[in-house]
Amino acid sequence: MRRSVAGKFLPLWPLMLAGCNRHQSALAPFGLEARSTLSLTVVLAAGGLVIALGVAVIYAIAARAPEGRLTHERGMRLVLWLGAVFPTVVLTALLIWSLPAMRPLPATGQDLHIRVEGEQFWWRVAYREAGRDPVLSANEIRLPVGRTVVFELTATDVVHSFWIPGLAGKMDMIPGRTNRLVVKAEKPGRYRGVCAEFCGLSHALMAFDVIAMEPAAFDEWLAVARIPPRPTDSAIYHRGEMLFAREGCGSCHAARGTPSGEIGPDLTRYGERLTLGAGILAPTPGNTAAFIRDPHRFKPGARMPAYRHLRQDEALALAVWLKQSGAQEAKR
Ligand code: HEC
Ligand SMILES: [Cu+2]
Repeated sequence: MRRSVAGKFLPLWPLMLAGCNRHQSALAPFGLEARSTLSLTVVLAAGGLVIALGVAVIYAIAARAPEGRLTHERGMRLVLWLGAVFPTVVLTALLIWSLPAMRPLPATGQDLHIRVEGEQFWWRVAYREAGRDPVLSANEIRLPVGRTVVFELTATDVVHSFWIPGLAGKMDMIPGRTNRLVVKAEKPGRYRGVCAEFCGLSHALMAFDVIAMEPAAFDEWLAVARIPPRPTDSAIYHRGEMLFAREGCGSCHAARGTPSGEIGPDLTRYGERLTLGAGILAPTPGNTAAFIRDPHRFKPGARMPAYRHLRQDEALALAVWLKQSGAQEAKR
């Protein structure tokens, strides 16, 4: 029995559909730019389909027509109308309709600027408001819904590409250059962005969370994030803090007010992040401890040394100490 190609893969369909994830989809936009790109796509696809069907109908009629019915003159007229006039009108109309979608959104110096730097294989994030110190973070981006936000995009090592499919188109991150991408989120929720330019061994493991928040909640979050972390005082904290210092983690990471390295992601509010390792793992203490002991098991080529000599309870103490840091804690 012969089965069509589609039929052969029938058992796999649910799996393929499961790949259609609303958190990371240009077909489920939550921002202005992605929405206009989607309507353009729908119009182009539907228009293309209509034209293809029209051509098929004309072909069927022509193939059945008695010989001699299509005179030279009628043929030339057909070519003129369908081959020259029709495409000119359609393409001009499409151009006029799509021009506004190509114009970047207007932005001013007063709008929130978020600087994002691509690193192998993670994201360095800084929230910048006019006349204030930046708020540093990594691997997660929070956005106020309904406000214009300017992304300043660059890279430190190789070319990456910044892509939040539900929000806007891709933008290259190029070392030594800053590209701007102006966006406006329209719906609160948790979404996902990825690196869309091959950048090395763990390119496919370089993603991030995007959290679009109501403006008031965002303002509060940013205000709390500005409060410098206080020194810690409970016993478990001391153990984590002691291990962090003993192992030299601070030469690469800033965490909870420790002397701060800048080579790795800022861990000051690691506890409130929704993923570990740039969008690849749930940030549970267990996963965090496993990542600390052997980052390359999860991320080949990651620029963090393995700490296999740490005992499991030591790695866990570090993980718990990091996990309990965040805006909520700063507020207390
Ligand atoms: C040589 C610099 C360096 C040292 C030392 C270092 N790290 Fe890292 N760390 C990194 C880099 C780079 C990454 C990002 C890896 C990636 O995702 O590609 C990272 C990632 C992490 C992450 C995940 C962060 C996130 O946002 O998901 C944690 C947690 C972490 N390190 C903890 C530690 C701890 C604890 C120590 C000390 C035991 C340590 N690191 C020592 C460079 C370093
Ligand atoms: Cu990348």
